[in-house]
Amino acid sequence: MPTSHAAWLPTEAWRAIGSHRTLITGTGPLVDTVADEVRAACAAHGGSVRYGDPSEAERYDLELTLGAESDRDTEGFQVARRDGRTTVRAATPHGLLHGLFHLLRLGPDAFGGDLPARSHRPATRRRMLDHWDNVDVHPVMGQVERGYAGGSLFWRDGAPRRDLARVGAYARLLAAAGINAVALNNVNVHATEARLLTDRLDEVAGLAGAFRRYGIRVHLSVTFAAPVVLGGLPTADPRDERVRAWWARTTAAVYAAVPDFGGYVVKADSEGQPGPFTYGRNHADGANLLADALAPHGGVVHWRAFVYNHRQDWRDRSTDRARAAYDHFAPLDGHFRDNVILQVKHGPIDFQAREPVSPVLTALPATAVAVELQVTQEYTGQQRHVCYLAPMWSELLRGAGGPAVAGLATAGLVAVSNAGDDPFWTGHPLAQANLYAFGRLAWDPGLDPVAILDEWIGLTFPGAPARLRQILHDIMAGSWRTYERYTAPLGVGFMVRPGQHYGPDVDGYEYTPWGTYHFADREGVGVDRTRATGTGFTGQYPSPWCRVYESLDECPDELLLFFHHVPYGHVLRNGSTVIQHIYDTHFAGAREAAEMRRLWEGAAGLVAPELYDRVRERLDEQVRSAAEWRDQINTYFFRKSGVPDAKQRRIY
Ligand code: GCV
Repeated sequence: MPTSHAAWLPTEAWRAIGSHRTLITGTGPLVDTVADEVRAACAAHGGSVRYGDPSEAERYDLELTLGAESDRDTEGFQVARRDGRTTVRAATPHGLLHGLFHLLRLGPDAFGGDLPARSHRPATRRRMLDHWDNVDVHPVMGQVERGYAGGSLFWRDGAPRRDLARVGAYARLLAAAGINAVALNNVNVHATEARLLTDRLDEVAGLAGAFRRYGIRVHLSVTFAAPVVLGGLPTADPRDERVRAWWARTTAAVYAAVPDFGGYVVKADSEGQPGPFTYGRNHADGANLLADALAPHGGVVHWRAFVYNHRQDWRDRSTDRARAAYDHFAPLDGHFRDNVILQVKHGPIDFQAREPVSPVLTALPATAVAVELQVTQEYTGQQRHVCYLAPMWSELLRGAGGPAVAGLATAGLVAVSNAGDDPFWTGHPLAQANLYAFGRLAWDPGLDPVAILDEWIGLTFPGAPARLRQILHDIMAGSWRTYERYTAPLGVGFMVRPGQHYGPDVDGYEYTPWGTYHFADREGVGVDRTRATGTGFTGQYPSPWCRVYESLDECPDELLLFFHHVPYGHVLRNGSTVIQHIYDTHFAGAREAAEMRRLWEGAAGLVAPELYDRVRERLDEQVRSAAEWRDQINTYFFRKSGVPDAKQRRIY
C-alpha cells in the first residue's frame, strides 16, 4: 500500500505540544496511546514527557490527568491554563485522548495566556462512520460501494489486508476528529461478507484491535437472513425460537472474540436485502430480535429506516418514495427495545445536494434515533468535485428552513465514510475536510462549519502562508452551494446518470422504478407533494413545517420543486422566475467552478507537488463537468419551456 498523506495530523501540527514539558498521570491502554502521541511529538520538537508520578525537581507546562473529573460517564474533559501551566483533566481515558486532540487544535494558544477552566463533552454518545466496504470485489459496485478513494482499507480481492498499520493511522485520524465507532462492512451484505459474523470473525477481531488503540469500537453490518445463509436454519423469522437462539449464540461468540464490540447494522427489506417482511413481521420484530441477542453484552443494533419500494411503476402518481420511511416507521414508535437505534437518512430520498429533513425524524419521540449523513460524495461530485459539505450538514443540524436535526438525533450521528486506500485517503485531497468536519459536527453540532474548515486548513497545512490558507478557504467554503447551482435545481434532485450517479442525465431516472422523478413538461416542473393536490407528504411534518412546505408563498426557494409542481413563470421568493433562476444559477455555478480552478493556480509551489497536481487534475474535471451540467440542464429546460434566457446567453 502506498505511503499515506498525514491529513490533519502532520508532525508540524504537534509543535506546540511537542516543544513543552508534559506530565501524564493515569493508567490504561488509552492513556498509553496518549503518552505515545506526546512522546512522538516531543521527539520531533524537543520537549519532554513524564508518564507516571511527577518528579519533584521538574516543573511541567502541561499536565494530562486521568480521574479528576466528576462526570464519569462521558468522553468529556476539562481544560484550563493558569500560572504558566495548562491542565487537561478527564474522568475516562477516552476523555483524556479527546482532550489531547483539543490541545492540538488550540496549537500555540494552548500555551499562551490564561484559559479559564472549561468543560467539553460530546453532544452525542455515538459518532460513527459506516464503511460500505466489500470483502470481495462486487461485479457492479467494486471493492467499496460508492467508494471514490481507491480500494478498501480493510480488504482486498476477498482477503483481509495483512498490514494493519494503515488502519491504525486511519483510527488515529478519526479519533482526532472525535469519531468513536466504525461499522466495517457494506450494509448490502453479500455472501462472503455475511461470514464476517461467524467463520471470518478473526478479521473483525484484528480490525477491532487497531481501532481500539484510539478508543473506537467496531460494528458489523449483518444480513437478516444470517440464520438461513450461515446457520442452515429453514427460516429467519424473528418469532422462531431456533432463530432467536441462533442469534444469541452467534452474538455471544462475537463478544468472546471482540469484548468491546459495538453491535450490528442492518439494512432490511431495502433494495433487495432480506428482512422481516418475508415472514409477515414488522421492523420492530426484526430489530428487537437482534437487540435481544446484543443486550446481554451491552451492544446496540443500528436498524436502518431506508425502506421503500424500489420497484415502483413510474405511471403511478400516488406512490411517493419520500413518504416511505415515515409510513413504515412512525407507527412503530415505542415498540423498539432500548438498544435499538433507528438509523435514518437525513433526507426523505437519498443524500441529494438539497433535500428537506426527513419527517420521520420528528415522529419518533419514544425511539433512539441516529441520523445518517453521507460523507462519501455519491451525489455530490464523487470526490472529483470540490464540495465541502459541512455547511449543508450544519444547516440540517441547526434547523435552517426545517426541523433541527441535532435535537432529533438522540442516539448519535452516523455517516458513510469517504476514505479508502488512496494515498490522500479520500481521492480528492480536499475531500479530507468532509471527513474531518463530520467528526467535529458530530461532537458539537453548534460549531460553525466555516470555522471547522479553517481549523482543518490550519492543521493540514501548518505553517502555510496566509495566501495559501485564503486560497483553500475561498475555493472550499462555498463549494457546496456552487455544486448545487450547476446541478439539479431548487431541490428537485436526481437528474444524474442512473446507476453511477455522476454527471447530468435529466430524464435518466424519469421512467424508472426508483421513485425519483421531476415531472418536467412544457408547462412546469417539480413534484406535487402537497396535501391539497399532491401526494400528501407535507402532512408528515409537524407544525409549522407542514404549513410552510404546503404553501407556495412560504416554501423556501431551495426546496420549491421538492414540494411543488410549478409553471416555469412562477416567481420565486427571490424575485426571479423559476426558468430564469435555472439559467442564472447554472451559468453562475459553472463560472464559480472555473474560478476555483483559477484560484488553485495560486497554490502552485505552496503545497507538495503531488497534492497540487491531484487537486488541479480534479478541478479540470470539475470545470468540464460543471459546464456539461450547465448546458444539459439549461438546454433541456429551454427546449421544454420555450422560454428564452432574459440575458441571451448561449443555450443549445
Ligand atoms: C449501500 C443508495 C446507494 C446505494 C446504497 C443505498 C443505501 O441507494 O446508491 O449504493 O447501498 O443508498 O444507503 O443503502
